[in-house]
Amino acid sequence: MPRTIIVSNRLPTKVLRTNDTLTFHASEGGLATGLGSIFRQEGNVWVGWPGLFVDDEQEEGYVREQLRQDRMVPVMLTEAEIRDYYEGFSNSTLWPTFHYFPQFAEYEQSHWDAYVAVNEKFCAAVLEQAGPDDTIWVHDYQLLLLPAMLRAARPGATIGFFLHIPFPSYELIRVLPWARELMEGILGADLIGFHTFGFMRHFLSSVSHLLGFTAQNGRLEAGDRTILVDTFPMGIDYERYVAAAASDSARQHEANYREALGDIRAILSIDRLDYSKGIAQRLRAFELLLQRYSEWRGQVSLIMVVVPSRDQVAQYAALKEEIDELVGRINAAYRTMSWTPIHYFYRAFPLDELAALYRLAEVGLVTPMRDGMNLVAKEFVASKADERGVLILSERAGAARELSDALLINPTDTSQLAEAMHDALVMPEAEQIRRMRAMRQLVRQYTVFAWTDLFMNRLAYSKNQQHSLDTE
Ligand code: GDG
Repeated sequence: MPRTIIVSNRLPTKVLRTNDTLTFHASEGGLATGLGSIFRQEGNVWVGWPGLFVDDEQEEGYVREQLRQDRMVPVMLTEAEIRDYYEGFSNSTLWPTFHYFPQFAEYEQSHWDAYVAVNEKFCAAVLEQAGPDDTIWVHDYQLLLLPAMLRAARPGATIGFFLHIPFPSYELIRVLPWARELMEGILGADLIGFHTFGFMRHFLSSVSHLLGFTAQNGRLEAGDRTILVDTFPMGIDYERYVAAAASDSARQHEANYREALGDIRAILSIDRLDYSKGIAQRLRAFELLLQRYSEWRGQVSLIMVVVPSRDQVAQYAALKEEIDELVGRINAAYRTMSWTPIHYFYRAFPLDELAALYRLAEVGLVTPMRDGMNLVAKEFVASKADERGVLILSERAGAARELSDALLINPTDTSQLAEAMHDALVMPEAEQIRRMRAMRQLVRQYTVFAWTDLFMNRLAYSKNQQHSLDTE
C-alpha cells in the first residue's frame, strides 16, 4: 500500500527535556495543527526535527523508538545547525524576505551552507523511508532545496511541495544571493502549491526571470519535465473547533472570563510573536479608537494573546519590547479601577481556553502585515456557532481571498483599522449574522481535509500525466 511521507521542519510532536526526563507533547503552529489530524487518520510517516538536541546515542535511540511508534521519523539537528539553518537562513533570511521585510534580512554565507547541509540531511532521512511507490510531500520555506535533492536521487519519485508563507514579488527574491538555487530547489517537485493566486503569480514570475521557464495554464515547462503549479487555500479542522467551542470546559472558562470582565465587551487578537503579524500597529489602532471614540472607554477591552516565538532572533526580542512598552503606555493612560483597556498574555493557551476566548469575543482582530493564510481567522469563524461576532481581517492575509465577508482593512492604515473596530462594535445583529453565516459556510466546506485531498489528487494527476507523456 503506497504511503505518504510528510516532510516538514518540525514534527507534530515536540520532545522536551525537564531535568533528566524526556516528555512528548503535541506542538503548536499552523502546520502541526492543520496536518496533525490527517496524519493521525492515515497510516503515513512524518519526517522532521523533534525540537530537542540529544545528548548521546542511547538517548537518540530512545527518542527514535518512541516517535517510531507514532510513525514519526526524527531528523536530529545540532545546536549549530539550528542556529545557522533555522534561526539563521530560514528565519533571518527567508522569512523576512518572503514577508516583505527585506530590511531585516541577513545574507550570511555560513547560514546558507548550513541550510544546504540540513536540507541534505532531511533528504537522506526521507530516502531511508521512501519506497518507489510512495508519495513525498515537502512543506515550507525551511526545505526549499529538498525537492530537487530528492529528484536527483529518485528521478521517478512523486514529490509535492507546498509553501505556507507568501511568495513575494521577484523584486524581493532577486535580492537574495542564492535566488537561482532556491528556485531550482523547488522545481524538483511535480506539483507546487500556494495558498493564493497572487503568491503563485509571483513565483512564476521569478521562475521566468531567473531560469527562463514559462508557464501556461498552471503547467510549467522546465527542460524535460512538466511541473504543475496551483493554488490550494488551506482550511482548518472545522468540526474540531466547533466541538471545542461547544465543550463544557470552554463554556466554563468563558463564564469565568465573563464574570471577571463584567459588562465589558471584548475584542480578541491571537498570534505568534512576529513582526509580520502587525501586533504593534494593531495596538496603535486600538489606542486611536479610544482617543477618537471616548464612548468606548470603560466599555471595550482588547484581549491580546501573543505566543512566544523565535525569541533568539534579535528582531523578535525588539518587537517584544515594543509591545510591552505600548501595552504599558496605553493601559497607564486609560485604565480605571474597574476597567483595563488591554489584557495582554505572553504565553500559549490550551485549546479549550482558546475556544473560550473565541466564544467570548465579539470582534476578532486579525491584522497581519503579510500572512500566508492565517488560520486564527478561520478558527474564530468556526467557533461562532450563534453566528454573532465580527471578523476584522487584513487584506494582506491569504485568508482575505476567501473571507470576503470580514471587514477587510489595510493594516498599515491605523485610522481605517480604528474605524473598522468602531464599525464592528456598532454593527447590527442582522448584518453580523449575514456575514458570519457566509464565512462559516465557506470554512466548513473547505476544511484541511479537503485541502489535503485536493493537493494529493492533483499530485497523483501530475504524476500520471508525466507518465503518459514519457510513454508517448
Ligand atoms: C504558517 C503561516 C499559515 C496560536 N496561539 C495558540 C494556538 N495557536 C494556533 C492557532 C492556529 C496556529 O497556532 C497559528 O496558525 P497561523 O496560520 O495563524 O500562523 P503560523 O503559525 O505563522 O503558520 C500562516 C499557516 O502556516 C498554515 O499554512 O496560515 O500564514 O505563517 O492554529 O490556533 N493554539 C493553542 N494555544 C495558543 O495560545 N492551543
